[in-house]
Amino acid sequence: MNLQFPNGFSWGAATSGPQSEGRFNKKHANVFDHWFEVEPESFHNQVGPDVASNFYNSYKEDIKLMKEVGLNSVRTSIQWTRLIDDFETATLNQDGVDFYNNVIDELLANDIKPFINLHHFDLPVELYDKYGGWESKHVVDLFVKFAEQCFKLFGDRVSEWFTHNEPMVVVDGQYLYQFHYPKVVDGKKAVQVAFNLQLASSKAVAKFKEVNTNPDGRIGIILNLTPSYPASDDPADQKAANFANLWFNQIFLDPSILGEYPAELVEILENDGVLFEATKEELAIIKENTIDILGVNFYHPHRVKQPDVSPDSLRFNWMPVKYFDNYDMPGRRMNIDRGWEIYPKALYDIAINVKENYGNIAWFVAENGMGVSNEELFQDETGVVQDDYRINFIKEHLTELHKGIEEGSNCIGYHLWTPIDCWSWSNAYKNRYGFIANNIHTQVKTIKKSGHWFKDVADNNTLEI
Ligand code: BGP
Repeated sequence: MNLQFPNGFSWGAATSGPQSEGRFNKKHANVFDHWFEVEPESFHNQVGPDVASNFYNSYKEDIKLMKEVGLNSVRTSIQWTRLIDDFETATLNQDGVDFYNNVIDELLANDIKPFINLHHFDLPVELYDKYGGWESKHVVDLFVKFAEQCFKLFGDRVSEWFTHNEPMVVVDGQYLYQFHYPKVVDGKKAVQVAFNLQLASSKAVAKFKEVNTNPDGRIGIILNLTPSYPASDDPADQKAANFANLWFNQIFLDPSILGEYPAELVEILENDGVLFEATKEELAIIKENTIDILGVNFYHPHRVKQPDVSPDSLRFNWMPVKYFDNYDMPGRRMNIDRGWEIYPKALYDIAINVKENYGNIAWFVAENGMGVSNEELFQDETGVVQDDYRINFIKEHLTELHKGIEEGSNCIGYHLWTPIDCWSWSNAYKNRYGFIANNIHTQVKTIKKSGHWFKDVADNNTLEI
């Protein structure tokens, strides 16, 4: 059976500046560059971001490979620490300007539409040290200055812009669960950081509307959506799932698309004494500057049950796990290497949720993918990784997505994480996700079986199942 996708569907893949470029000629360090300098043992096999997949040096060859696997669109991010020389004034680093101009031109010359994101966890460490990073509203304004430079420099050729990738990961990783530097545990700060990230996004949207001259230009945000399913019909489990959806999903979805925070979430945070500080003017900016397009990263759902209030959750001033516990549902399918559940139907649920509750805004799958360790074990005698598991994973997700599109959801594309195996936040090169393998010792890049398969799907705009 053949599943036909809408005309003009974006078939692509996503990466980010800090995970692909390497630190070559980069004047400033971001928080991950710094973390690796001070704590290399926190990174898998002590591999840091210095080389990544060498995109800074090999972007031409890499883009050629991207073309060979059929991509008609590619997302990457502009590194604040590469483009900007002085963060206060947003003066430019010419080498960074030249590099991003070259990348954008090279993508276009290969008929690949650039999707450009501005923040992918890569806050300049200097702004953390001086101001507390996203805890500070001054940093919000500095981000907008950086964004303005990007819109003005590249907006003539870039039409698809995104403010943040997965802001919730900054909140969770840096301020609650200690999986990203600086590993603070502070619920009140976490809530304020979530607000400041939203404010930065909305202010950047406002700036975009002011300076954009590209008639096709549009701007959005990329959110990691994790539909949260209750463990049972028990009202206490349902209540827990409702909170998890508010916390993981609606906290950015609602203000970004509807211009307002969910009243229920605001009430809970207020009652708990951790509501963010926001002025009337800031709330008005959020209200007026909603996005044009939504990117959705989908890897796994959440399974939740009523909380078993443990001393751990009370040890700190506030923790969202006060309201839910993770539920290890018996028999669920897992990607053991990454520890994430595989549940393609959630993508259909997302498609319907966006259609029914968010005005059927244009959206696309901005990341989806399967991280696998030791992929060299799956190479055939010619060195091609036989990643049938990835092909099946993509097929299953596309099938659910297609069902959502058939039912009217306005999904305009599907991007795999990632085109070429790249470096990751502390996982380094443990899990490989790409259509194209990267030997990190030799930097030799080889198309995997999934890359050849995807080219057929993209060229025909059709999935054969
Ligand atoms: C997403 C991030 C990506 C990427 C991906 C895979 O959350 O946006 O940057 O890293 O997850 O995660 P990991 O590499 O940790 O397995």
